[in-house]
Amino acid sequence: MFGGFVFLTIFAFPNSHTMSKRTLITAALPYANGPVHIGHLAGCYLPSDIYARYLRMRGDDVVFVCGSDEHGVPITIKARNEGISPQEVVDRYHALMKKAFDGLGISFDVYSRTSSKAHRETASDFFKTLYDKGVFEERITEQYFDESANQFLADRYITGTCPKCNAEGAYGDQCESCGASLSSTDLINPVSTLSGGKPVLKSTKNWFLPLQNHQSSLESFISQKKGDWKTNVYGQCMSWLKQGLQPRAMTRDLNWGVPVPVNDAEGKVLYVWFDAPIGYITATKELLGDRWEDYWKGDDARIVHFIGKDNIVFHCIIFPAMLMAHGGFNLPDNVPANEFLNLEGRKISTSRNWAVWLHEYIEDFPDRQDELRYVLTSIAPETSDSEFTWSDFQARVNNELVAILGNLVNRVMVLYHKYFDGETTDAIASFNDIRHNTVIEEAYESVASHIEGYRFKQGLIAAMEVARHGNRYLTETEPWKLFKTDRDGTRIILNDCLLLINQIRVLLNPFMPHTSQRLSNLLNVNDSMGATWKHDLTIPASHKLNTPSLLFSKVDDTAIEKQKSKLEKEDATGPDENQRTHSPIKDEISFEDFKKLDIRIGKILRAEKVKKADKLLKLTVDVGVREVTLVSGISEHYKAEDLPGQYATVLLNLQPRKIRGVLSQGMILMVKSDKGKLSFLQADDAVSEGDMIG
Ligand code: B3M
Ligand code: ZN
Repeated sequence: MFGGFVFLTIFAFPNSHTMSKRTLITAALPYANGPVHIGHLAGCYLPSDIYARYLRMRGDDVVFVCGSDEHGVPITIKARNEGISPQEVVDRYHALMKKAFDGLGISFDVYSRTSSKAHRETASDFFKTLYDKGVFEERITEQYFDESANQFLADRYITGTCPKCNAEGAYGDQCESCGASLSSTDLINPVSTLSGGKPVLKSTKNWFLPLQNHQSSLESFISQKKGDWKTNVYGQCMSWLKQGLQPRAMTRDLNWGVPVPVNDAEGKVLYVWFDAPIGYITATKELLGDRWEDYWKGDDARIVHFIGKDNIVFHCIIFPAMLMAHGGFNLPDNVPANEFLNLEGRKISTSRNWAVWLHEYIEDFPDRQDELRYVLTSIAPETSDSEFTWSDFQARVNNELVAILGNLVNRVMVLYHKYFDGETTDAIASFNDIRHNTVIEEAYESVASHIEGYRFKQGLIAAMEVARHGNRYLTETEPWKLFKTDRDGTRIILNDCLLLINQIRVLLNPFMPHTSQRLSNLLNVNDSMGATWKHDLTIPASHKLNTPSLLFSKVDDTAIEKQKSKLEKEDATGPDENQRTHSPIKDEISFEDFKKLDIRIGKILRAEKVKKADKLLKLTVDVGVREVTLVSGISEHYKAEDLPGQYATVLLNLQPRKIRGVLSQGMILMVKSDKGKLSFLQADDAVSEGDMIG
């Protein structure tokens, strides 16, 4: 009676030809000048962890390394502000970050740090090799010097008036008001933040890496990656290369970092972006000793760097140039950089305290690691910036984890105990209802190919689909009704469900390892019975399941309100309230792309609220050629009755989309201020409906 259908194609891994068997996975070394937050987790550490866990389950030879980035100017500034040493700053945050990663189940094989003696040696040797090969250009440049503090000033230590927008308090490397990247000599009226005095220019020698010498090798390396690397990553690299590479200083006049290991370099350290990526090598050495080279140099090895988008140039251009100059190293196989995660409508900001800190989440939501892993993977900023809100977190936990996955598992466990005392008779080796076979086979294939293609969000959806399927199956077969008349038939159905849950345990493992472990406990199965990436799972004969207990519980309103008010409080006490934040510039597009947009002036004829959607208005707009219906999220900013007669700018050829049951045939383009206020985009002269923009 237990199905005549047995899988035999179980070890055929989709796409496995694209993967080699030895993979070094690196996750960006977080700066040890503050704790880690959900943006870091969503952007870098979760995707890399999912990838590592999946490859391990598949039986690949994987090494997953990370560590704290403990050099650089921000750390010295923090130390100065707090009156402690830079080492004390990094000790504090290194411990905090390590604990947070641990708490969320990020499965680094090693979590190293760059202030260690071993790292100083590795970085120093690397520099020395390049130096001895004559790779560097020595250059004398003029740098600002603070005479009363008797030291050169890093760009961050100099403020002044921005030459571009005239804002006060711009930093030597960037104006936070207009976002321009600057060099400290551009500033009007520069002031040293160390002494408050006027800095003077003084000559100093530094060592530059002539990136231009690697221009053509980098071009050919990166152009091979077209179609393979994410388009944002590829595009950013190409635009750097197009501008032409320039020499870049690899040393700095600073007293915190790896000392420059050559004569005549007192008071100088390696540039933090020179030593940080070498931190990956240090970590690998720390883990493997002499075998580190297998992963960095082996023909059968590949390197994958997980990073945020602000680190692309360092990992795709500068570090590869360093590796090529050194010789003997493999270049990265892929650099799946993510975009940014925003929080409650605003950019996450460490200095403003506008963040959800991981160590606090772990305290506030004990044993709910996978809830955060699930939500952040579901909204991961894989192809564009995305947003975390506490209400959405609550909704996803309650409506998806509790209502779909938890509900399936709980119903099956409870019924199996109620009807059969929680014990199997025969072994459950295959499905009785062969429809499950297709579902499972497709799920494995789809989850695998999405993870291998760095589409973790899609992978998670595909894995969860099996739980949805299980629920539909239960609703359709209603074993709780059938039991009254057909005890054997009921067992057959519930056995299929047990096997489905056993598969879900494996499929979800890379994404939600704690849940997977809880499922193993409930089913009373262990890893030797299937934490590998395969679906020939069997539940033995006369096997006793464990007592049912809830897999997930609802997140209540009080918990969410507490988090929201915590954020408000933090924001109000943030140190730099006046600082404006700007979204970074998006990837370059061609003129052809731009020409595809059909943007015109429209006149709003009617406006009404969309039922059960506080923020939405349904607008009827005359765009000259016809009337269209548009749904727009502006009702917190405009009253419906004020809108008829208002001109608006409309993107007309956006694919129509149903929003809350109303088909929106385009989009109104609004201006969003940094405070989140929306306003209409207006022309400075009379316009009429149908006028084109472009
Ligand atoms: N610490 C930047 C960052 O945290 C930097 C990454 C280093 S990776 C070698 O965004
Ligand atoms: Zn400016």
